[in-house]
Amino acid sequence: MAKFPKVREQHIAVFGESGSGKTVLVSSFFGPTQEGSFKNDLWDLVADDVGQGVRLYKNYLGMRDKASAPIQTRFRSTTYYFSVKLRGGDSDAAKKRPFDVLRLAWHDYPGEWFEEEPSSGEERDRRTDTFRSLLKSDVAILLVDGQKLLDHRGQEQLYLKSLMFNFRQGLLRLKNDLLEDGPIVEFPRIWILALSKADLLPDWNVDTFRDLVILEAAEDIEHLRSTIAEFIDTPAALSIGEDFMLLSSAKFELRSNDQQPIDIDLTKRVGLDLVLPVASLLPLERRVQWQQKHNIPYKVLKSLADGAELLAAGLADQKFAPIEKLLAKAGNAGKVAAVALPMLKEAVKLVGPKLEEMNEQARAKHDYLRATLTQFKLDLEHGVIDKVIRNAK
Ligand SMILES: Nc1nc2c(ncn2[C@@H]2O[C@H](COP(=O)(O)OP(=O)(O)O)[C@@H](O)[C@H]2O)c(=O)[nH]1
Ligand SMILES: [Mg+2]
Repeated sequence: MAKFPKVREQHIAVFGESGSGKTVLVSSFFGPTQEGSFKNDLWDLVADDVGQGVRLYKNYLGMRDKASAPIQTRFRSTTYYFSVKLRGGDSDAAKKRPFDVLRLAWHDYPGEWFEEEPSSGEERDRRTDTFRSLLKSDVAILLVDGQKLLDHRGQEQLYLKSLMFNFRQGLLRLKNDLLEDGPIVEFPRIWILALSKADLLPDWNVDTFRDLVILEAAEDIEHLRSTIAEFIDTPAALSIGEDFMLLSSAKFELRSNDQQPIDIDLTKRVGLDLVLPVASLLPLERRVQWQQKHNIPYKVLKSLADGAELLAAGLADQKFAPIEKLLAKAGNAGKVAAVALPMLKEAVKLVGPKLEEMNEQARAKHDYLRATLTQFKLDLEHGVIDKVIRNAK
């Protein structure tokens, strides 16, 4: 009998220079789920560390009720642990489901570390250790600051170039330490470029953003890609500059003379509802694409989307037990990969009316895991239709 509750862990790494909106983003992601009026019939979101949860909610309330943004924390890296606790723990469907909790580890990596040299050997070790801790992430989000783009109107290239350059330098500084044991297997392989503070550019959709980045910084992204490729085992399994999204934590209304916020409307968020779907489903989809195109060793596939087989079974309405059994047979990697692929493909293929129908059925049956996964997939689909996100083909 598996222990209860069963937990699946997903990591997401958020990179951005100081002031690009990381702390506000995580506060705005978490805050609304803690309001008394919050309604979600499928799951509850809790912060695993109570103190951390209180701080984030306080940030959120400060913005909501006092129009005051959280104080800037420089030089500190933080990992926030959230648990998406699925409802209906004592139902029949729950007894068979492979997990009850989807844990999200959100790594907020301080941008200063890319901009400034470490001040001492100790500081350098600390950076390396921190970076190691976020290598578990399948997905990394690299923030492009909407405010900086506005400040560089007509010269966006300057900003984008310096952003990519700093970022690449920051990685190169860590390279020797990180590569001590050779190329890294477990490393974020999906790098999403995200426009933060998208509310400042209300006419833009994700294509506008993507076109600008490609027009002004395609070479720099290619540089970044080849730099990262040098860190990892099987560089064919890497996408950078192929996925784009818009993010806005709130609609900020600023006073014209001193640019202080006079109102922060947190009901007007963009892209934040896509964080959980992106963290949980994008690796699965990408794994299928790569597996079909390249010859990727199973250890890489597995590290890319560990547990994808079970997620796929959850989506595609298949039984979990035979898959758990298959996965338990360690050492039979080739067989697992071969058996899993058709099922993963089927899960990825689910779209449109069929997906909606499955979501409704799962809800009607109080099958909260399937309902949640199909809902995540629907959310991603709507994000694409609304041009908030665009994923590699
Ligand atoms: N317009 C707008 N401004 C934002 C948004 N998020 C953050 N900001 C502004 O950017 C500042 C820095 O954000 P913060 O999250 O502290 O940046 P960090 O250094 O990356 O953690 C905030 O004080 C806000 O004034 C957003 O979604 N829209
Ligand atoms: Mg911060």
